[in-house]
Amino acid sequence: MYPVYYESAPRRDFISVMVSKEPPEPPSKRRQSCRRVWNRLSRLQRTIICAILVVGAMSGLYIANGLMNELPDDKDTLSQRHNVFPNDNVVHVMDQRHPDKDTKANQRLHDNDDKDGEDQKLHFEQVNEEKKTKGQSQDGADAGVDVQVQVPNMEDGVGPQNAQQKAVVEAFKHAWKGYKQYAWGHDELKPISKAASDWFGLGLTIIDSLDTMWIMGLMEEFEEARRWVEKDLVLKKNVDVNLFETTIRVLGGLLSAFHLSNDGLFLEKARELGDRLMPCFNSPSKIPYSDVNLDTGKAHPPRWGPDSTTSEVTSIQLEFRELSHQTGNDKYKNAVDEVMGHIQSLPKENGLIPIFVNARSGQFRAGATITVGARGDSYYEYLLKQWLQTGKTEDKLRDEYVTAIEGMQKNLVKSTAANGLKFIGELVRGSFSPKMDHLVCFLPGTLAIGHHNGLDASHLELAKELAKTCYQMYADMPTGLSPEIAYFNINNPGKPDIEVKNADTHNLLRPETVESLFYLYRLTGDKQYRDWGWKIFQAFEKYTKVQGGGYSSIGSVKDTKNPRFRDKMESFFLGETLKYLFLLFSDDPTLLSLDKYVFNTEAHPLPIWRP
Ligand code: DMJ
Repeated sequence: MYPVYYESAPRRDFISVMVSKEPPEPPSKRRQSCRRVWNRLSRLQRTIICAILVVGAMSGLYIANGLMNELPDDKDTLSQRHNVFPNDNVVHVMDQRHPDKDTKANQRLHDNDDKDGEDQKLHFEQVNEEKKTKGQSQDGADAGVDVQVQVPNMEDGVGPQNAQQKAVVEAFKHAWKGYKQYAWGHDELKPISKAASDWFGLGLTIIDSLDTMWIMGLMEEFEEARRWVEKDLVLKKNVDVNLFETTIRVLGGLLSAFHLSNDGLFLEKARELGDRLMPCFNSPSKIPYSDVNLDTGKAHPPRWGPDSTTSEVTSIQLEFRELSHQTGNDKYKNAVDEVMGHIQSLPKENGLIPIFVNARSGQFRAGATITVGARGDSYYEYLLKQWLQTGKTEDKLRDEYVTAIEGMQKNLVKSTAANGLKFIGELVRGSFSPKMDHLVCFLPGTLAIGHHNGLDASHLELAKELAKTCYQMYADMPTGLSPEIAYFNINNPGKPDIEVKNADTHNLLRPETVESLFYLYRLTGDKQYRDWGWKIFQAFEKYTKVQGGGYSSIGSVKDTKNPRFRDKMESFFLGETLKYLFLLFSDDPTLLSLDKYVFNTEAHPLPIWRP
């Protein structure tokens, strides 16, 4: 067949020459001459021409179809944009809900950073109309909770009001940009490798950031995060989670988002999470196991040892109690109150606790370290804050707290030989160690709130001294950032106050110092605390900011040339560090008033109950 086909090709040329050379003919004549030409062709030639026409027609159809697919229609353009530019999505969804207000609403959302107070208020009202729509159409039906939407007043969040707050909001946006682009829906961003990492697979960064965004007035981002919680946050998950971390970050984050927005979705998710965490308390002593599988409900001690961490089992109370308060179901509160009651009944040294407790025996591990740093810290914080949460009605908790602070003064507080910097050391197998974790730097803030609520003046004095030391842990380092752990020289006046071991030079973007600076500024009005906070913020900007999006923990605060990015942006950087900086630079003491809110240990504000 093929040779025949090729041999006939010259005759096709002949046909075309013939047609082009003939003079123009009237249409009927032309048709006749075409027929004549056609009749002169062999059967093979006709077959080939027919085949060429069929193939040509089919190709034409195919190309036309492809072109049609390329052409935009309204629906597809919108959905494509949703994937590439999620912010546009917000605007379009809102347009549909408020066809009569679209232009103004969009304008407000896009001009968010430049708002004056009045416009900002309008902006919040607009967003709350969105929430009402949601509450009625989705949440109310299946949530099983009373969905009301409040219009946030000025004390709930008004966005940045001055240059320093604006700088912090820009930092948040930069962090969020990286997370959104490379790690959306995952726990954390790896900003250097531009990838995601998962710990529990619960979108930790999104949930930890919800209230920060609300307070900063980043309502587009908040809406987007809210949609993720609604559609993609799956809690029935075959994953082992740590009870404490999940409670302070996720349960606390959902509860505070609920309080600020009054959006029942967050409460419903909080309730489901609370239920999935509850099996932890099914231990012989009722001291919770550290871990639980969110799907099977199987709870167990940590993989690395037999005991639960004392600060962990005693720093879940604010959240579980609040969950009971909001749902009307006492089971959550009862479980955590039983833990506190049990810990209160155990013998302690001057109110100070060892850092491990066994969930089976209910006993402290004999000889375990006593510290206000890792594994001890938030036990002390939650003693005070539980007392505040219930309107200062549970005096036993306050008394335990006061006893513990006295115990610290007696056993743990010492001063450096050179400059008399006060710090809090540790008791390791009964001996004093002049080691202080950066984590201890939450304590000045807690002491300041205690004093604000009537506790002794010595608490505020200690708070100021410790805050100075915590700031010094930053200022003494070449990068202006604190190491994870510092050692203090108490014997030799010729030596520097602070020493850092090679293994401790990292900085994880932790919040504790700026947290305390916020409380101290809010409660004393001393601008020194703001100045220190601004210097710390600038150091974060200089040494931890990653081009393109995100901030990274670093390996060495001593090395300005090569601080060594560790490729990790902890969710608490957005949930806590940037939030406390934003609050530190606020001129408005009614913004999350400390007389109305108590912050959990992950910086999520929860309301103080009225007795
Ligand atoms: C946070 O998860 C909380 O602040 C916790 O209390 C301690 N560790 C980190 C921040 O450093």
